[in-house]
Amino acid sequence: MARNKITVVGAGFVGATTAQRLIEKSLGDVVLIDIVDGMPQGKALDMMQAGPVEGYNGTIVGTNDYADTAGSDVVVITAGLPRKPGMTRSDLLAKNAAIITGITEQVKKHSPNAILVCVTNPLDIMTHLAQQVSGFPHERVFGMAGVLDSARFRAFIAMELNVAPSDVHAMVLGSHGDSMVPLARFSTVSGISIEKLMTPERIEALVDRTRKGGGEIVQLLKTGSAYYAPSASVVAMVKSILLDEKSVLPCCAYTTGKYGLDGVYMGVPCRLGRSGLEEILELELTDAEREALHASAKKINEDIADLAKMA
Ligand code: TXD
Repeated sequence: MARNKITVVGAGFVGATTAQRLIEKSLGDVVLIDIVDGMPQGKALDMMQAGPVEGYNGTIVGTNDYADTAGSDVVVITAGLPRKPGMTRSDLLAKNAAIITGITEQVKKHSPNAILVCVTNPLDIMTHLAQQVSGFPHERVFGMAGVLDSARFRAFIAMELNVAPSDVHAMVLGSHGDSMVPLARFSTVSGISIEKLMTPERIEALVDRTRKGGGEIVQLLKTGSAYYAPSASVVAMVKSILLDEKSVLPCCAYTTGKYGLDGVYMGVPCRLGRSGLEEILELELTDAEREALHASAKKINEDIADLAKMA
């Protein structure tokens, strides 16, 4: 059986770390592509040379030519400009829209059957754009944000309660931005609701830190944004797709009626398998949670309207 082929577009911090995690987990042969001459080639060669030591046998190729990406099963798009301190995700809109459009046209041409996983910010809008430009079915175009936002919430809960991070489960829905919706009610430590383990004030503090989780790291790094947890999150999605694991993960997906949302790309719990996004699962939300989700959808629709005005 032929090995899976995974293309990672953008060989920067998120892209290169994603490629490293994919090859170390032997999820397939990896192609790392960037516009910078030599840089993806150099990083890929370096990762090939780690193979004998780490014990992985897949191949990784760096390139500037989309012909090398032909026939990919999954394409992860991380290319674009990261946020700088003081810059909002929306500031990135115009610049990254042009980048995503160009890339998606190439992906469509060379890998017409690929599943596209978008990572570039502003995430919800770029995912919407990638679907529009590719014309791929919605179940083959989605974005990574909720796994990361939930992982941040999970890490903060684990740190607060001094419990194993892997025992903590959490759901963060909505947009990947200030209007994200961390659902404390659905967050548990080995099945025990965090509402039984923490005061409402502490939960609110962790929710707030989660909402600002990306910004906290940008402030610390000063020259870029997070990439260890983002790459781990996108690889969890790719793994569920390629191994047909059917993991239920919060993803930026095209809504078709669940949660009273229709036709907007935003974070909802999704089952991911070999055909891509197989199902959106619906949680029973309180009125306040539902309102927060709809406010998030409204913000995304406004950004999409802004993008249309720029075109
Ligand atoms: O949760 C999430 N979705 C995110 C999103 C979490 C973390 C980072 N997130 C976003 O990913 C971030 O806001 C950026 O929009 C992207 C990539 O972040 P990264 O930190 O990897 O940025 P880098 O290191 O600047 O890398 C970007 C690379 C760089 O090497 C450029 O040369 C390349 O993108 N680039 C391109 N590659 C291919 N094709 C084109 N057109 C192109 N333009 C730039």
